[in-house]
Amino acid sequence: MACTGNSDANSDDPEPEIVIEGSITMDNNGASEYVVTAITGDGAEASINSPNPEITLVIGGRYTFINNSGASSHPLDFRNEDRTKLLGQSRSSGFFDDDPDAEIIFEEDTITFTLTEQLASELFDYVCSFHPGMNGSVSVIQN
Ligand SMILES: [Cu+2]
Repeated sequence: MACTGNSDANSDDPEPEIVIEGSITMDNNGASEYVVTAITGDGAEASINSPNPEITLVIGGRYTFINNSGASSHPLDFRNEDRTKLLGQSRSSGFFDDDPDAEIIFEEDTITFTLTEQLASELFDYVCSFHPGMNGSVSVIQN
């Protein structure tokens, strides 16, 4: 049989991009605190079980936030410095809702998105849309 020149292990393929994937599990203490209860995968850092911790994410990473406090009880939103919604679980619309590169996916209590350069340049904090005191900063770093 003639060789077509194609194979699954083509040595001319470019190096695969480094993919960072992490998941951050959140819960709540009443209506005043989010806490991060677990982090898995790569690229996310936060103080575990501390009230409203700063969360650090790597630009270009794809992140899943598992909101065990309940997306309907404590909707997790991400905002810019003007406290305007960029994306999140509340019903109001966000700037990045339809951004194909951020590729936001909602599933029950989870929200997954890619931290694009553009999103990273805007991202400032997270907040519960019902309880403004449930709020912490998000910092972004280069890979
Ligand atoms: Cu809340």
